[in-house]
Amino acid sequence: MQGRIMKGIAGFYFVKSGETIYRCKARGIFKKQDIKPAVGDLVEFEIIEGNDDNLITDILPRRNSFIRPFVANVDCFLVVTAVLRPAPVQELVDKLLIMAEHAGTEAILCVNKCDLAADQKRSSGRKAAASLEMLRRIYEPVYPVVLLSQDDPAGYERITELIHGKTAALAGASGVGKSTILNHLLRNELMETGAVSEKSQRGRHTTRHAQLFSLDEEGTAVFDTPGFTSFALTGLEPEELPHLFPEIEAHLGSCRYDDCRHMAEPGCGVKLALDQGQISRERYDSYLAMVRELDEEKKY
Ligand SMILES: Nc1nc2c(ncn2[C@@H]2O[C@H](COP(=O)(O)OP(=O)(O)OP(=O)(O)O)[C@@H](O)[C@H]2O)c(=O)[nH]1
Ligand SMILES: [Mg+2]
Ligand SMILES: [Zn+2]
Repeated sequence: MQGRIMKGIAGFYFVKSGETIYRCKARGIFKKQDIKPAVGDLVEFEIIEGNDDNLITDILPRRNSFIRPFVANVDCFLVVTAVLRPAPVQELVDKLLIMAEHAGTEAILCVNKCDLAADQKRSSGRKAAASLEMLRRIYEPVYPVVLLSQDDPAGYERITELIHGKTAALAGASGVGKSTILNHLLRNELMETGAVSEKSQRGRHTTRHAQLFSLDEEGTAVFDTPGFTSFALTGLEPEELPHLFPEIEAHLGSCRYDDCRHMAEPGCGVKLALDQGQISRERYDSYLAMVRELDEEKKY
């Protein structure tokens, strides 16, 4: 039989095939080969009669896979940041966008908790509004940006449209609201079908494991994933970075030197675009930080 791993907990994998979920264990050979099945994997499995645990015998080739979050076969990343509580961490947002670009998946920036920017009489409201404005200025020229608030259905509807038919992965720092967004996406779907389900009643707590949820019958699915604060870039060469910032890549043809790293070289088209405001200072600084990080890594 073939199915897809929807979640994995303590050595058990929950594999969906048709409308049924089968609890499976992975064949011992995977461990020996140092292969760990990931949520999102398409697998071949055998039903073992008279036993609770069925057996995953094969993992079908992955279209892509990621370490943080540990998921496979993603079409689209929903990179989530809050405007406040927690404050946006640009490094994390940019690294997630870079990993998405590197894998060739789509990326959408979800700016959550926009409701916190409404109350301009409070200093927290002004702070939230300032970071909302900053995020829009930096990212709207480069990525689709969706503004979300838990009291505004329009944002969730927009996401539902953007990810239709795709497998999307929520990713971002802990507490930014990934699980809340997932619950709203599930609820949208439930309202449409008129069904009542406990699916949308999941409690609010820290997500510990990646889990895949089906949104509809047309194959739309969403990963909820655990949050994290930072991660090191891996599996990348510094030379690849300029191609993974779309707004930098757009100017690559115009540098004087073919091996320009866009740092202090004369006749650099990227620096010119930066000076002319076509590339934001924040994203450029992020590029520099990542080049340095990858250079450091290479020294060891
Ligand atoms: N004000 C406001 N709070 C929100 C919004 N969305 C989520 N929250 C709150 O933010 C807190 C964290 O939300 P979660 O959905 O658990 O965050 P998460 O990203 O899944 O966190 P991890 O599972 O730890 O990675 C909860 O208390 C939510 O109620 C929003 O749009 N506005
Ligand atoms: Mg969560
Ligand atoms: Zn250059």
